[in-house]
Order: sequence, then structure tokens, then C-alpha cells
Amino acid sequence: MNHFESFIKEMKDFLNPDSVYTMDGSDGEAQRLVEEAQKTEVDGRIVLQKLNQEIYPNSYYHRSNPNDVARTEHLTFVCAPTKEEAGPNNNWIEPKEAKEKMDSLFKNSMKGRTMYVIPFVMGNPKSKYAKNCVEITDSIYVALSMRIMARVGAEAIKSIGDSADFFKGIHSIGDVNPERRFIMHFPQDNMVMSFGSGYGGNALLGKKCYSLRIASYLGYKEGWLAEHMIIIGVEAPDGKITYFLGAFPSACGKTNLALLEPIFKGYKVWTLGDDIAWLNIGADGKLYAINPESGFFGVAPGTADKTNPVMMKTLKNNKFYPTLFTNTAIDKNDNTPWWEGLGNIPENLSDWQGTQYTDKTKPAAHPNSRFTVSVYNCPTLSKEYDNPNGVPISGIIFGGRRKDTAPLVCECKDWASGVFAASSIGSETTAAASGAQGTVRRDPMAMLPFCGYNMGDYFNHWLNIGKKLKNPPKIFVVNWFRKDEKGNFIWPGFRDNSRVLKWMIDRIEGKTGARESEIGLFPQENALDLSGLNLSKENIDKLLNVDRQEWKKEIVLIEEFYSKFGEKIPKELRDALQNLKNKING
Ligand code: OXD
Ligand code: MN
Repeated sequence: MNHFESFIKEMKDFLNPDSVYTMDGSDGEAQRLVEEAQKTEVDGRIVLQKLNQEIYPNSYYHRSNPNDVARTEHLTFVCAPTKEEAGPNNNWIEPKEAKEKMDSLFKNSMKGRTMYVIPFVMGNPKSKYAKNCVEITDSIYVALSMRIMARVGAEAIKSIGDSADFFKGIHSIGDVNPERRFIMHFPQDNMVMSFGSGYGGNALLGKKCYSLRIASYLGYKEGWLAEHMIIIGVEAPDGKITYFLGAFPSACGKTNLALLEPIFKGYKVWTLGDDIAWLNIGADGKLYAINPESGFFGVAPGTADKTNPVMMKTLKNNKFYPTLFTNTAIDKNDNTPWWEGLGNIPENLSDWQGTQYTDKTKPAAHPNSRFTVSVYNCPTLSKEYDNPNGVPISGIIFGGRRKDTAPLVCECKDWASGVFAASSIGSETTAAASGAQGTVRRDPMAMLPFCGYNMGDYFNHWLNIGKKLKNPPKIFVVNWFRKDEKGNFIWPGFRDNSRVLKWMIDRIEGKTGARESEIGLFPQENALDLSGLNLSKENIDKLLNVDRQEWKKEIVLIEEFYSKFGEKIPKELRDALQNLKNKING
């Protein structure tokens, strides 16, 4: 028995399922599981319902328990050996205690259920950057979702071979009780135990749990970075493709930017990833990125032909089987998924909980309702997507959601100032995590909920990576979400964000100068192409301006955040903060 087989046996003996099924990743298997899911009731609901196959081929609908619709950060733990190693950015329980707690929940928990064994690889199995993994779950929805999000099945079993070096993810939906819901990470053991939730970010363990929290720790040990970032290639009219990374907090438009249809003729965005990037230093000293995932788990509301035409095509494409919709509303007349932003409210609509939609003061689709769809359905998928070496990065974009303070775009002078800006960036919270929405919190590199170790060490790791890069990418900070006094968004966003990308390419190519400000470099007058936009001079100024009063308040928040990390904040960052303070006060 090899390590993979003995892990399955160990889990079977411990979890005591009625049957065990190991996924082979074939199309036939997916069809069988989808058939079964349409007959299976879990937690009082049929797992999958078939949607209109003419309009949305291969699509199925899932409705979750209303208590299980988002990531639960307060129930997520990093069980490093000491609290200090986990850092103030993580909830912590001593590993032995955590393991005992989880063992008592998991023991015999699959009695009467099927235990699905999901062998999978994050990244192209041919890539030296790829990682082997196994998830054990009792959820057929999770098994099918993982098939979309990762390379599942026979090729993963082959890749694991006789090795003992694979991630172990143990998941059970339990009884979907928030009182017994925990997502526990054991970075030192390359293991996650997740109990009591079927929600993507809590249950598809290849995603946030492994590819960010555990992988960020592995990257720290091994000299690379696991980041909450999109990867895109922007093709200019001369055919040259410039590769960018973009880090934004959850539900701040990453998927829209990753599948952007630029407004400019001759420009094209090629998609490589919409959520997670693994970054390595190549033999040539450049930064290279791969997307470890193979699917999109995107926020449905707001996705429409006007805002994201490429995603609408992706969702209606029939190449890869299946596509899943979770917690959207349903137009009962034509059995299609519906969400806010898609247009007029259909007459005969059932809301995300399955009741007739009548109370128009509430959204019909859950604000964090999602689609799960393969990257291979995406018409703009880059031909470099599967390149085992990844793509060389020229620009990194960090973003937050701020109605004030943060300008539309600003370029950082060098890597260290970029790391400072990213480490201190704030953003308003969204529906992607349970809890209050719209409160500003620091969300460094959009990684606050995902960094699997002390963020002070993480900042230092970022600085060290920069020192090793021969030709570091330029770093930009953006904010698409500024509002005017009436509370309306000033910047149109979505496809118009290509205006900002175009300016960034000009900067990378050295084609345009920049204007210095207290916080970094701004576009020179008229350098940002705003043609055809109806923006007043006053609003343009607001978008590209530093309001010292707002920034004074911002500095207090940054200081407060940094102080949580004490001596762990690298000197370069403390100096950069002091520098900013002098400029704002000066
Ligand atoms: C996601 C998230 O699901 O960031 O990608 O919450
Ligand atoms: Mn995300």
C-alpha cells in the first residue's frame, strides 16, 4: 500500500462511511455524479437541479443552507505551533488541542454517507511549481465543484505516485451547524480539517485553504509567494502582450478585470486566472506566475453582458461539464439562474431560498451567490494558461474598495514602496465573508483572511523576494470605487478600467512620464485616456488627488494596524510610513 492508499484506508477507518468512491476525473464520472446529485437530498435540499440546457448548457443549480453562504473568518484557524507564528492576522488554537477537537467532530461522521476521495493537482501536473493534493469529503457538491476548480482524478493519482508529499484536506459538511463549524489549518502538517460548511471558500479545500493559507506558508519556507491575485495578459495593437497580476479583496471585481473586454480597438485581455496566483522567481531573475486553479468561483450579482460580456459567454459555453450556480434566484418561466444586475426582474422569480420573490426591498439572489465554471469554457483563456513555467510579470496592481481617500491609480516608485502601499491598503468589507459589510479594514495585499502565517514575516518575505528579482515588476495601486458627495460612483469601472491598464502599459514601456505626489506617481495631465467619458474636471481631480486631511486619518489607521505586529514590521516599512507621515504633514 502506498501513502495515498494508506491515507484513504486511515480515513475510511476513522470516518466510517458506508462507501468510498475515488474520483477518476472522467466525463462519464461527472455525468454519473450529476445524475446522482439530482436525486440526493442533503440537509433537506436536493443537491442539484437541472437548469435550462439550451440557454445554459451543462448547468445545474445548488441552494445551500441560509446559514452557510460565505466564508466564516471567525471560525477559521491557523494552528501553527505558536500564536506568534500564526500572527495577529489569524485565529489560533494550539495544534494538539485543535486536532483533538476536530477528531471528535470527525470520528464516524460519515456513517450512512459516501466518502469521496478527490486526488487533485494544483497547477499543471507537468509544472515544477504544481502541488499534489487529496481531499476527502462527504459532499457530492464539493466533489463536483472540485472537478471544476482543480485537475482531479487519474492524472493526480499518477502525479502523487508513491510519494508521501501531498496535501491532506479532510472535509465533512457535518450537520451544517454553525456551532460545530471549524476550518482548521495545520501548516506544519500540510493538512486542513474543515467541518460543518459546504460553502466554496470553506469546503473546496484546494482553493483558499490550500492554495492560499497553506501554500503561502510553503512559499515562505521555500522562497515563493502564494497570492490572492488575478493573472492577465494585455495585448496591445502591436501584438505585444504585457502580463499583470491584480490583488483585490473578495467581491471587488477581480473576475471582471480578469475577463475584461477593453474599450479600445486593438487591445485584448487574455485571461490566466481570476483569484489565485503562485509566483516564482525564474532562472532569468524575472517574476513568473501560474494559476494553480482550473476554474472560476465568481460572484454572480453584477455579472452581465454590459459589465462582463466574456463571463456571460463563459457561463453559456458547453465545453466543460458541468457548470454550477449556487444561491442565485431562478426565473421560473424559463428555468434560468437570475441575479441582480442581469436586467429587469422576471415576473415569476423564486429567490435564493426558493420562495416566490415578492419583497423587492431585498435582493432575490444572495449577494454572495456564485457560479463555478471551468477556465476551459472561457473564450479569452490565454494560450499560456497551461505553460508549466508560467508567464513573466511586468506589473502588479493592488486594489481596495474605498469611497474616499484612495485615488483611482497611483504608481509606486519602487518595489519597497509598493510593498509598503500594499501592506497598508484599506478596503470596505463585502458579502464574501459573513459579518458587517462596508466597514474599512486594512487588507494587506488582499491577503488578510488568507495569509497562513504572521503577516509581519509575510511583509518581510515580500521585501526579500524583491531583492532577488533582477527586473522587478512595476507596482500600481488602484481604487475603482470612489464616490461623490451624493454617494454615486465617480469612475464607471468595469470595461472602462482598460483606460487605466493602457496607462500602466505606457508607464512600463517608458512611453509617458508621471507626476509626483505625496503617495506616489500620478498620470500626467491628459496621459490617462478619458475620451468619450463624461467626467467633470472636478471629478477627475477627485480621482487623482491626495487629500491631506483624509490621509492624516489614514495614517492613524495604518499605525494602529502596524502596531499589532510590533517588532515584526520590517524597518523598511516603518521608514516608509514615517516618510509618508512627513510628506502628508509637511
Ligand atoms: C473568493 C473569496 O471566493 O475571495 O474568491 O472569497
Ligand atoms: Mn478570492
